[in-house]
This record gives sequence, structure tokens and C-alpha cells, in this order.
Amino acid sequence: MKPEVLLIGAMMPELESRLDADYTVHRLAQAGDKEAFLAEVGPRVRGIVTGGVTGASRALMERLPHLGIVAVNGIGTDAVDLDYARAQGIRVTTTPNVLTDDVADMAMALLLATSRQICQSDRYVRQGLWGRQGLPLARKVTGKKLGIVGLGRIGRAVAKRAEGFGMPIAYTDVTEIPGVHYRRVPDLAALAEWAEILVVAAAGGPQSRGVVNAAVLEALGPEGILINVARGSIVDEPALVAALEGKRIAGAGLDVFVDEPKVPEALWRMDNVVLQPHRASATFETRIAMGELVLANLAAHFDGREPPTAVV
Ligand code: 8YV
Repeated sequence: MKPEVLLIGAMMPELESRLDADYTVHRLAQAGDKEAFLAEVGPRVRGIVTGGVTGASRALMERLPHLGIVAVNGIGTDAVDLDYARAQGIRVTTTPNVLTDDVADMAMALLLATSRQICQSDRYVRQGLWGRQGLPLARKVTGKKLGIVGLGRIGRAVAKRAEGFGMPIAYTDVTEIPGVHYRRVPDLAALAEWAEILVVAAAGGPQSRGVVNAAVLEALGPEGILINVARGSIVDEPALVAALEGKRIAGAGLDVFVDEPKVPEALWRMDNVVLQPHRASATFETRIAMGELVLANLAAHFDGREPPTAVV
């Protein structure tokens, strides 16, 4: 008998085929009446496969009395009720390390695209405006002061790349990060005041909710650029829109939003904003590696072994 798992969101077709080979997979996204679907399959489900944003709420886990594992196809656990999982003895696994480079690459891509007006200039060429109309000058990247919010694996990978651009680097984190030579500025507004570009690379969740607020954006200032590749919840989104509208910051490069896939429409119209549909880990190579880890965690759990990348 194959163990039964609930798939929330999609994985690459190759990986879903492999999931189908070893498990009976119930696809929540394909269910018309989700309530009825969960009432029917819920008692048989022993594992959840979900994304970093979709996670697993307490309300969902409560409907699955034989749930033993939540395998997150991502690094973020802010959408998983970890306390409930811990209390119920439910394993939670993530896919660390394999996506670090891609997310840091995306931070640099957004940083470059926003500063150098790559998307705006691309639109200018496609609209046939070259030769007929001017374009404002862009902002230099090399040598700009970079503030990093959250110096975990991804934050450090961003710093490493930024060193190649000759950028002085400082960071805010809850503790001093050992083994790095970057300056820690514990107060986020002070970091923003110093920085010319602020990259958000912290974990989501209640401890970071809204910490990039109006005061931090004010401190970043009218020449400053905000990049977010972490979680939309870390930035006070209405305050960000207001800061951009009021030209209190110069621009933003955003891969994540508070209520995905909803993106505030005010941002669509802004030329100084570069938008991505939460795609930082969305490369072929990385999604394969993430999926392999999901499968390895599930296999270990159902074989009675320790999952390789468990967080609970
Ligand atoms: C993924 C993420 O896009 O790792 C995370 O926490 O948010 C992203 O890498 C997401 O998990 C896709 O399922």
C-alpha cells in the first residue's frame, strides 16, 4: 500500500511523476469542493507536500488525523504552524542550501535592474522611442553602500556577490553573525540611513512582520532603493507604496508581496519599480534539486529514518 499524501500547489511534472510512483497523491488544487475533498481523503493522508508560501495551517493539519510529515518545497516555514506540528509530533522538512544561490542571484538581478533601469529601457526600445525621446540617466551600482536585512545563508550569498561590485556592506540581524567581516548595525532604521540600497533577506513570520516600515523607508531616503526577495510580510506594503508615490525612496525591486498573487496596482504603473512573480528559486536546476530533497525527506520519513533536512 502506497502512503497517501496531499499535494498543495504544483511541482515540476518530472517530480510529480516520481511522487505518483511512490505515493497516492491527492491534489488539493484540482479539487472543486475543497471541504468535501478534505473530508473524504483527510483521514487517509499521512503527508503534506507544500510550498513556502502555501505552507500548512493548523486548521488544515487538524483535518488530517494521521499526518506524520509536512515536506515544504522551499525554505520558508512562516506559513506552517510549527508549534502545532511540534506538539503533535509531525515532522516538518524544508529544502535549505539548494536555493541559496538562485535567491541571491535574483536579489542582484533586481538590484541591477532597478538601479540601471533595465526594464524601463527595454520598454523604451520596444515602444520605438529610441531616437525620438530621451531617457533619464540611471544609477550607478558599483561602490554603492549595501544594507542587508537578515544575514543568513541567503543574506551572506548576496553579500558575497555584492563584494564583486565593490559595495561596502553592513547588516541588521538579531545577533552578531560569526565569521563575517561585515559591520552589524542592530537598528534597522540606522542601517537604512547608512545604506543606499537595502536588500531584505530575512525569514518571514511574526518576529519580522512589518519591520521595514515607513520610518525605515524614510531613513533609506529619496536616493535609496529597496530590494525584497524574502517575504512580502516583512515590508509594510502600504507604507512602501506611499514612499514610492511620495518619492521618498528612489525605487524598488520586489519578488514577494503580502498577499500573493495580488500586487498593489499602484506599483504596476511605476517605472522605477521592477516586479517579479515570486520567482527567485524558479530555475530548472534549483527546482529539480528542491524536489529531490522533498522526495528524500518523504522517503526517509516513510522508511522510519531521520529526514535529511528536518526542522521539526
Ligand atoms: C518558493 C519560497 O518559490 O523557499 C521558499 O520559502 O518561498 C520559494 O523558494 C516556494 O516555496 C515554491 O514552492
